[in-house]
Amino acid sequence: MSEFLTVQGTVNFGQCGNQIGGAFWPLVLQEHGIQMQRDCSSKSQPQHIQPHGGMHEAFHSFFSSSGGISEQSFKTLVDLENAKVKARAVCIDMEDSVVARFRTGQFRHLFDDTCLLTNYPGSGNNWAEGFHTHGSEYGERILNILQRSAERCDQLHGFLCLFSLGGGTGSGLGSAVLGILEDNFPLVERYVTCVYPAGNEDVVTSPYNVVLATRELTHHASCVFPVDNKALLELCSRLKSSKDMHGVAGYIATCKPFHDMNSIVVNMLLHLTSGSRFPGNMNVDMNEIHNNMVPFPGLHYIASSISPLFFPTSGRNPAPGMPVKPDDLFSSAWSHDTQLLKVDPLGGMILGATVLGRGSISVCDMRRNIDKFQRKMRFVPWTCGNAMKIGMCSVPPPGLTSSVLSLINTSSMSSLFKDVAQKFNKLYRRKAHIHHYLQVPGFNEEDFASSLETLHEVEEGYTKLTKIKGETVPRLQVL
Ligand SMILES: Nc1nc2c(ncn2[C@@H]2O[C@H](COP(=O)(O)OP(=O)(O)OP(=O)(O)O)[C@@H](O)[C@H]2O)c(=O)[nH]1
Ligand SMILES: [Mg+2]
Repeated sequence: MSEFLTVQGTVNFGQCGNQIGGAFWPLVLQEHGIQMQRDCSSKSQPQHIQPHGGMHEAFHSFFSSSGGISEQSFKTLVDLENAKVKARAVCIDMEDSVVARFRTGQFRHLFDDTCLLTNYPGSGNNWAEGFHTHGSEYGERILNILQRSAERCDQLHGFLCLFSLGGGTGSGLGSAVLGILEDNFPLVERYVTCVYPAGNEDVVTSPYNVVLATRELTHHASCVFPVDNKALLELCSRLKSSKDMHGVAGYIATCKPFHDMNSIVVNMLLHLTSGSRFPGNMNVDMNEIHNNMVPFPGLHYIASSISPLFFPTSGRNPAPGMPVKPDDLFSSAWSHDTQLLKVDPLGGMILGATVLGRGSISVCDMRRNIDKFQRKMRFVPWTCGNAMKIGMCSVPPPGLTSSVLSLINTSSMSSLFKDVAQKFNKLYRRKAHIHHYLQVPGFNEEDFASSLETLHEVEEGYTKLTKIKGETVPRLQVL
């Protein structure tokens, strides 16, 4: 069994980031078998968390305690409260409604009040407000919070940042903080999960915000795991579909879309970090993923999908119709239909791929399925067709016996950036809404052009690789 201690934290920005953060902590607690009711007995502990070597070490990844976390097992929220256990979370929003729930809700004792930062009334869906106005006003305070949180870590492994790109605070302030992190913690990786808008937007200026934030993501993030609301909505509506529900529209009308969509994102994040947190035969650390999957700087946008898809809080998992057998789990994870982003990762050239199994997936299951997969796919020539990182974590997600996460860095990612640029140009051609940005001190009109240029560079970087062919490299000659 591998024993290690890694420490990560989440840094949430804006409404979306904090709502995903709000969904994150109950599921982390569920993974550790901690009951949400304040007074339940240990008899009802889920089976998967019963004495598992390494569970205590795993607990340190996302939690700290001023008195140190002892080897006792926590069973309820009251146990955590008594031991002064705190989530390693920094929650920032320039509105106060979402973060206020962390101060007063069921998990109020779990959040360190000094790591919650709010203001009023938000960034008005304007990246420039978030990046420049709030970035300069709060940059130093945020750095202090991050430094204090980092000091509570024995081995800071990475920052996990969550925000949407469509609004002002997450995309603006969130992306400004990436630069602050890079300057002050140059050796600590910055992983970002960002939410791209669905397209039929509730935020008219979202194409500007997305393009402006993408420049920062490209220059200052170590690795980005983008998801988009369109793909998430379709996945949720498929999972919950019934006879009376008419597709995505019916699903939106009858369910709580963000709630479900966020829980899929959280499942992906928990799976992604599982190798850094739990024991396993072939553990993959987060920084290994980054090293193996990003061959060139900036081309660090990774498509993800999980199988089976499930809502952890629903009664029956996996949901009816979802794959259970190992081979089905793998083929579903590599299918176009289960991606958390509207790109077809297998349609292009693969720059790097990782597959992470949790639970009872065996090495044979892995090998058999990877061989099948590699025969079908096109990998960039320098990988000799087998650029596949493999990870196995022995602890399954709660309620399941096994699951598979697929991560692919693919030239198909160019389609995401093409789409983003098209939406941007539609607005920018008429210079619609730009006066809101231009009146923000620190923002210049050239920011639009330079951000679009960065976007094109990333798009071209990926597009070029679509056509790349193997070349014969002449032998080195001794002169
Ligand atoms: N998946 C998901 N998307 C969300 C959620 N909340 C908002 N969004 C999306 O995020 C985008 C808007 O960004 P917000 O996160 O609301 O904005 P913000 O970062 O708070 O910035 P301002 O409100 O402008 O200060 C839109 O595309 C929304 O559809 C959520 O909980 N989950
Ligand atoms: Mg907001």
